[in-house]
Amino acid sequence: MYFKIQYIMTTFQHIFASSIKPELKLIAEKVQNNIEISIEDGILLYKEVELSFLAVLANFIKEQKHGNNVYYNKNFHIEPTNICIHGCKFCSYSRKEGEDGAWEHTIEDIVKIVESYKDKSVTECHIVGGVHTNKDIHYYCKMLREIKKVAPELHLKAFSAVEIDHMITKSNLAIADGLKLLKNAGLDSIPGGGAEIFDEEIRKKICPNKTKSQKWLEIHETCHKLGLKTNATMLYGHIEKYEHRINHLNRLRELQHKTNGFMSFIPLKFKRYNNELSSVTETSTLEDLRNYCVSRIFLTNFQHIKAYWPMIGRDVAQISLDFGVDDLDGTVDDTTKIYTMAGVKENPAMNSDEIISLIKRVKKNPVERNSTYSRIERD
Ligand code: V47
Ligand code: SF4
Repeated sequence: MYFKIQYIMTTFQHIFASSIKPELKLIAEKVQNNIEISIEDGILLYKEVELSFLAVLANFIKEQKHGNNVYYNKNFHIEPTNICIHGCKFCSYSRKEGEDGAWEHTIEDIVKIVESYKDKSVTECHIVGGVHTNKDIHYYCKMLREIKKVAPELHLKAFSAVEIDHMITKSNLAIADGLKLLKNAGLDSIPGGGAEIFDEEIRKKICPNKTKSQKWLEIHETCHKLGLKTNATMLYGHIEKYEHRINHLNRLRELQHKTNGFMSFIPLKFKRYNNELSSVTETSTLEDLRNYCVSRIFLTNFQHIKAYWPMIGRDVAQISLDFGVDDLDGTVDDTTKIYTMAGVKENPAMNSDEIISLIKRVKKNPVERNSTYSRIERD
């Protein structure tokens, strides 16, 4: 750790003494002095700056926050259904009711899945799925309550703001009242899905029917006020421009200043197979690493930047740990289909030994965390 910070500091001295653009020196100075970079700085970083420079800045922030630690969680996913009213153009996973490939688990099925993890020392269940036409909030409250009956200690990180928007609207409730019902039924936190890209023009093109950005932010803000922590994502690498990415990050940063309720930020790389945007070329690995770096540099008020390895792959997730990332989500298990259906070949399951070894092989310190980032010590 000491060597790393010393090395980064030396690199900063080189940057200040070099003949690079004064604007870039200014950005480096801001980072070194813990001053937030501006929107213009962020766009400049995306557009003009090479990866090695971004890595120095991103790792400086990461090292300061977490030293050599890399966090992971023992978790599994349940996707109750892929039946969805929305039909987002980037989605390879959703189906209409009765269509080939549609699935829908009953609450009993879901409870059985949870029970099958009883002896596996998992601490979190991540529940996310399609926005089902006719399920209201009382159905989802029942789901949470039934799960908690068999696994009272299990942290339920459940339902994206888009699913929550639908269930609350369907039940004619105010956002806060709906969230209170879910919280009382066992909801512990909410995942970051459904954010996509906040710019409304791009949103209209890639997911025209989805919850508007303002509402997504409002739901997260209300969660934070009610004491429910949340995550945030950004779907990138489709038709958006760098300006849209920075606008997205900036809106998250502003809300975080207000509430401090976000735990981690998770960039989600667009995967093109079996969806309506399949003519778009996917971003390169270099671009993915640059994106992790800029996210880390821009979002200094977010504690964690997460590489979701079932989407990006084990190898790139491992490399990302030297590009501002400090969190690898978790063991996940092979129950998630969002990315396999969009063309990811990775088997979405790792046991703790594998994830620990993946982290150790790049000389980092694996830390098992719970869902709110407290350290878990095991024998
Ligand atoms: O909102 C859908 C994305 C998200 C594709 O909070 C796609 O810890 C890429 O939010 N290519 C759902 N992305 C998943 C999600 C998530 C994942 C991991 C951890 C957390 C967390 C949250 O998946 C959707 C959408 O942005 N998505 N299709 C696709 N073809
Ligand atoms: Fe439905 Fe989510 Fe797929 Fe959009 S991304 S179609 S909301 S399952």
